[in-house]
Amino acid sequence: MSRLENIREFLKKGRIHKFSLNNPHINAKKRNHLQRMFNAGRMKEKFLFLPIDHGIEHGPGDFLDSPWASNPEYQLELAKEGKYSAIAMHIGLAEKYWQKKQYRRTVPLILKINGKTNIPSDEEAISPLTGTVEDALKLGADAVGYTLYVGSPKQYEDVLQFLGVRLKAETAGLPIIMWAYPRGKFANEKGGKDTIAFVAYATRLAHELGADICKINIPKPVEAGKYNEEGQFKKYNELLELSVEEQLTWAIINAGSTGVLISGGSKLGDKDMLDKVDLAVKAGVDGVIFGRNMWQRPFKEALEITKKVKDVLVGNR
Ligand code: FBP
Repeated sequence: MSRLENIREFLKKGRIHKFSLNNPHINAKKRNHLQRMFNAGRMKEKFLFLPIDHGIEHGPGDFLDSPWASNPEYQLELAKEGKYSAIAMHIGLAEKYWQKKQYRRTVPLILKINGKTNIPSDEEAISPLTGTVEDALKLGADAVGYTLYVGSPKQYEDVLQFLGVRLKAETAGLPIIMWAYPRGKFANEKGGKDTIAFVAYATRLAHELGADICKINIPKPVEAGKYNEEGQFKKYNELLELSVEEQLTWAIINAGSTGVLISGGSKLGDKDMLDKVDLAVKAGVDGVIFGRNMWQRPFKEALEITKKVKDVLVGNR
């Protein structure tokens, strides 16, 4: 059997270990936080998160075509009315807006505790700390969010920085959601940040480094010969025929019992977006974390598409 046939057969069986609140690494405190997020989202075992960290990651340019989105209360209202599982933001927005009682009582918070701008080149990407686990505890957050860049020359620094966060989060009983993102010079040289080789490497790292949930981009098709023949990734040159769903399934399987979310990327039309969620559900994800695709829409449209995304997540499409 060829490598391609062998992997295809294996992928047909789907995900082996599922993310569940009953998994042994989820202690009582973490379980309470995760349950609160499940309850807020009102989908038994699926998450829908709303991130608003784009002002840092991309700058206000993301708000130019939807200026209403520059006001964080827009995203908070959407998260509240749309019954999202949680909103993800940095310390400044959390202190200034989320703390208002109409939000803090109804919308769980994921405090994003590292972030970077996209002004310097991504070649040596690393996301410095912008907050702490203590900030998250003080605010009453239900999780912390951490971005780890896989494939950057600064990766080792990043792994050490994450170790410090994980130890504190473990003591605090706060779940960690890792934005597990291939990025930087080596990822670019050895195949590309969106390739199955790197996306699966990123979910594996999240799993082995101790994240509770990770967030990835769906792998993109790869050109023949893209993987460096000298490198460990060359085996993937034999797997170019895998469908996007198969590629995503491989990445999810490598996350083991760590939860997996997919991110939205830039704004899509309704059908493309719902198809994306559908594909992700078939591949076995635990939820989605969509920002621009939600809050770049006017409120009524954003609420309507939120409902449709939730329907797809729970299998009601
Ligand atoms: P979107 O759904 O808007 O893509 O947001 C997901 C997200 O992870 C945000 O949390 C973050 O700001 C952004 O994507 C970073 O994406 P990138 O580093 O690829 O520009």
